[in-house]
Amino acid sequence: MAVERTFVMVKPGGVERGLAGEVIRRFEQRGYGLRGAKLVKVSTKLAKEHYAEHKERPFFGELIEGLTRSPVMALVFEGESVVKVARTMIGATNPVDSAPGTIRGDLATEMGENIVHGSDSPASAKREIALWFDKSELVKK
Ligand code: DAT
Ligand code: MG
Repeated sequence: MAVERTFVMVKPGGVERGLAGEVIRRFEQRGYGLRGAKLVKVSTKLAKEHYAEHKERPFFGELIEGLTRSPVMALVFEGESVVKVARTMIGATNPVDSAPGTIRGDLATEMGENIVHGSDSPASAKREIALWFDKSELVKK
């Protein structure tokens, strides 16, 4: 067990629907600390770097268009095992399979509009936090 940081992002569809506060609320109420937060109009370059692992997938074009169409809310949360717990709180990638009680299971129905991103491992969290935030934009406890 360890205190960690993870990168969470309310994607364009979530911000458009006014769900940024709901996503933050869930993590704060669970007990995680907010260490970084900003609205970002994402460039194509940043979107491609963020989703680099998917660049060969057939849906990559749609993924990049979806991430750049309107602002996202980029977030960093800190706490015990937060990388893994955030993934559990977010739910399965396809909202059709996301359990009720998860963010996607409560707020989404479509894969392309699944509201939120969360880092999938401590290594991804480290990479994504550095990609989205300058150190000076993050606060200590
Ligand atoms: P996650 O967001 O749960 O980490 P992922 O990293 O595998 O999922 O995929 C990133 C995003 O790409 C995902 O949130 C929705 C989209 N996506 C994934 N698989 C897809 C597919 N088979 N068809 C269309 N979009 C997909
Ligand atoms: Mg992923």
